[in-house]
Amino acid sequence: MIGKIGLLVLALTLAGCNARQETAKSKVPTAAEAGAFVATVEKTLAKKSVFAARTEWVNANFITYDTDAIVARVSADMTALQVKYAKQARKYDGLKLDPVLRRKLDMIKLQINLPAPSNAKDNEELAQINASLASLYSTGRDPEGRTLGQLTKIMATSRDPKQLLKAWTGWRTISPVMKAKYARMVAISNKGARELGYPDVGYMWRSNYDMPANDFRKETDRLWLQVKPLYDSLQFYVKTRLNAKYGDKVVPMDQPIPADLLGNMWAQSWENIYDLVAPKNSNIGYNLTDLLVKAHYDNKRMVKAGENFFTSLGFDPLPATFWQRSLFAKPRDREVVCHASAWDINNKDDIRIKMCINITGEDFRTIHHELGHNFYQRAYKNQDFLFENGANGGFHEAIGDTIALSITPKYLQQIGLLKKLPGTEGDLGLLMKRALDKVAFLPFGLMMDKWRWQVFDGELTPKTYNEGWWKLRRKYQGVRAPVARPADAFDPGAKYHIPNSVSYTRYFIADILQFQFYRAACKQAGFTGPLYRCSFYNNKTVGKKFKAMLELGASKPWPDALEAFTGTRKMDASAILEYFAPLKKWLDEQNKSYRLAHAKK
Ligand code: X8Z
Ligand code: ZN
Repeated sequence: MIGKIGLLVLALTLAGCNARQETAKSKVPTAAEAGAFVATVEKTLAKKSVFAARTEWVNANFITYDTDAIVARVSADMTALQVKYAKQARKYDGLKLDPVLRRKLDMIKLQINLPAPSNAKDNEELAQINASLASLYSTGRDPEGRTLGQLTKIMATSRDPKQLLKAWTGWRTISPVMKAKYARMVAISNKGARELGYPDVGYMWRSNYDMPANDFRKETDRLWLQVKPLYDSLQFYVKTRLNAKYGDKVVPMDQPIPADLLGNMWAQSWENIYDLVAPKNSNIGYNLTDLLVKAHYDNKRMVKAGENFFTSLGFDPLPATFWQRSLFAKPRDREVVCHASAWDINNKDDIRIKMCINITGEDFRTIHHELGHNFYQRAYKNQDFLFENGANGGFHEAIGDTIALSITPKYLQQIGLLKKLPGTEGDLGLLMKRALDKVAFLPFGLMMDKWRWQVFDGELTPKTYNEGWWKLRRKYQGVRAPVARPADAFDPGAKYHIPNSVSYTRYFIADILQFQFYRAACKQAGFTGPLYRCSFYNNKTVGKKFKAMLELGASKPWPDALEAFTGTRKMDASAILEYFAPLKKWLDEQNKSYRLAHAKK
């Protein structure tokens, strides 16, 4: 390998005069130079990232004019450095290198979420726009001054269409002011992507999955087609129930479902309307929120319960600093980012979560989700800096969710929350509840980035941003805006990951991967019953294998990590389909009799 490059240098030097010799020598890089370059990059970025993470933490915990400015300043510096390194990395593009070095060079480029062009002005503007979009979202209020937290509760519990519509449209008044800024962000970061040799930012994001960008797009479509029949059955059934509740005027059967009736601000998870769609003969017998409240769980105890699941698998307990530095409650007297997140401040042990916890079953699961990020971060802390990451974004999002799938009635009994196990007649209800979360989410998880891919590649323009959004919502989710949207509406901006530019396909992939992980874990645990009843709590054999996968971080292409835990190298929806098979059968029966009854009329 190195010999070949050496020969090339020699050929060039022999061909010319002395001056030329010098240029040729400095122009053709060697593998050793590539290695030294990567070592410098890792050392510098590791050091600088700690300070950047601290400023971001402070900003997210204390949003003010000044902390926005500080975070913009630091982020502009970081991006400039990352972009400089990414451009230098291109120097080694044609070199034959060992796979580890090649992987690191690729990561130097792909780790940049939104690349800036090299000119300082664009870079500054991009950083300021991002800080501004982020704080517009997190400090947003509806016209009555209500926070997202308050509106979320209304969306979850109200069954009054007028009240729901008001909360739904009210929240979307925060985003029209974002539209022009968003369009600038797209223009600037696309310019940055092109300077790095990518056609646009969406392409760059799709390149982060160990395969060509266009193959990845095909993979997501393949997975969607695998799960679409299950989603369609659920969507149709839920529409029939909503129609029964609200009538033909509010929910006409020949149209998509109005997005404000599904129990969630974005119609991404429908669990909160379980009562409206519950199978008649299936009594679950308990409600996790009630159990937590009755047992006097507070925020810390909720997080302790999550930690306990991980330690039961053989993971070390969280460090003392986690408990000292995390944020668990919404402060009364200052603006914070309430959207839940997990942090790794120093790439070692300074891990934390930040979340405005409510004592609900939903937040209990979100805590497991966040802790999954933290335990992953700690598991890969001994990897080199550029490999301190998930095998892919979907892996990072799937870890805690895999654990949370083990929150079964039996597990709740084991940890003392549930006194008496419900009989098997509760199974269908439990499956329905899970499906309202996991199955309902699938097309939302996919369409978010379908929209951004179209935005970044220019198919959508600021003029068509909103109409393009609703086209995808209809096509994939079968959901529609409950009222005509105003001309200045920018509804994507009312969802956290859009103003914060967090790519979203990771959650779609995670929704499918977590069932693959879970099925593999249940098999390792020797579980033989129906998949949905399995819990691998306390199982050290599973824990050991799980930890081994997490410790790999991003050091290997993700199919290697997947294979290490599940024995297969492909993402595959058969596990989620197996999990929900009894529900699918029931849904299809219900839908069939509904259609028969209504065809007669
Ligand atoms: O953003 C999140 C996590 C933090 S990574 C709370 N999730 C997505 C969302 O809320 O939209 C988890 C599920 C999907
Ligand atoms: Zn997450």
